[in-house]
Amino acid sequence: MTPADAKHWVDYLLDAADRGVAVEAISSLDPGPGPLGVEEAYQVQACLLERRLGRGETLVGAKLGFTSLAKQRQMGVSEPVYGWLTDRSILAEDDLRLSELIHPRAEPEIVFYIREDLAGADVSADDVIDATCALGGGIEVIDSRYKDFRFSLSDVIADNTSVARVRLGAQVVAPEGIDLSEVRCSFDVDGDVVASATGAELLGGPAACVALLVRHLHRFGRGIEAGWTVLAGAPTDAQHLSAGMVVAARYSHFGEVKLRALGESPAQSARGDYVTPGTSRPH
Ligand code: OOG
Ligand code: MG
Repeated sequence: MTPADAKHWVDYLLDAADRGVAVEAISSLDPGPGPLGVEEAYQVQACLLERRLGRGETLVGAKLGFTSLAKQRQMGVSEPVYGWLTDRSILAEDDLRLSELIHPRAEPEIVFYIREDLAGADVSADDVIDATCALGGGIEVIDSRYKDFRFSLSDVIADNTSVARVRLGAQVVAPEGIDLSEVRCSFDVDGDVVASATGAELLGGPAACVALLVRHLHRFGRGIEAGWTVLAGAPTDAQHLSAGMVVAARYSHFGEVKLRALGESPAQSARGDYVTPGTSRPH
């Protein structure tokens, strides 16, 4: 992957996000000089982050994806992925403006607030807990830039693992004495429970997942950093969002996090080339 190739895909993905229009998965297009493998996809992702930072966004943390069987099955992949969080993705209120997004979905997340830099190839779940000042709950809004939310592992990595928005819960607790596998989350849509799970759904447990992230970053000469917010990955399926919907994640240890989806989703207003008037949102 040459810098020019990476720039090409960054332009492609950023333009889709900026216009709020879904595009073909990279793997379904003529890949040019060679197929997009996982390594190349992380190169594109790194360039995408650089471009966002160049636009004035700040790096505030990182996330894992596909760390539960529920998510792996829903999206047809079988390994974890890693992405970046910038300040642009952190919601300051419970309102989510659908008009800024393509076909958003929401999912619950266990959130780690990091107090100490942590890096290395042998980092353990205990090291992660030692480097964590607080744990909390959140809701991640994912919004694949690809049509119909269909992608290969490399596609979704290049697309910064579908990161769009994050709502962080107000209630956080110190990690000491918490058994993360016992943290329970119930996920509600308009008052009905649609899914529920515990931290044990995350492969190896939430802290072990964050340790995987640290080991991943080590390959690029980085680690997680003091002040970062880290999402361990959704323990349940993601839910489609549409106008007027209220989703809530209720955590046994971290209280409730809520999101209100406001305005028209692109599918409802039939804008862009994602849907044409008269067609309904694909499921
Ligand atoms: C990719 C993002 C996966 C998670 O928590 O598993 C993720 C996607 O599903 O589009 O954030
Ligand atoms: Mg997620």
